[in-house]
Amino acid sequence: MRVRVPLALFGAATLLVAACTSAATQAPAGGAAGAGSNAITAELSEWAIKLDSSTGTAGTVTITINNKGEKTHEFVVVKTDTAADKLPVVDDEVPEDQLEAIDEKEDIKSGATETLVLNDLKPGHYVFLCNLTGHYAKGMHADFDVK
Ligand SMILES: [Cu+2]
Repeated sequence: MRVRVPLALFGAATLLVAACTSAATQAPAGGAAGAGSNAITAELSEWAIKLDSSTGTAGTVTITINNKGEKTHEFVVVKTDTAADKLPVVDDEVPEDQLEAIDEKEDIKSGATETLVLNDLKPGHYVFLCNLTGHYAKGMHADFDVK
């Protein structure tokens, strides 16, 4: 018995070390392989914002914005825990000053392609929206998560 108890403890300790080692090596690998991307394509139309990926990787995220619609649109990025379709609306616009505004691209003409580079994007939930009068309420919004 004097021998078996320490052996059992040693065995358990080895298992714990193995479990910790495996968890530690998996975390960075998972982050690097990641579901997110640093290059996102957004398609604007009446009345939607379609993303090729709804998740990104923290850091610099470049968004290529194509306006496939017939009207001029804009592309606003806010950081918020609120779902894209649940933002407050005042006078047919989302009150950006009540939200954490990150960046935006205004006046994107029909057929135009613009590039918006978001530097040092932190992990969290973001909403992309067009905030021209009435456009958000008609459906021009998209959820975006940064891992
Ligand atoms: Cu719009």
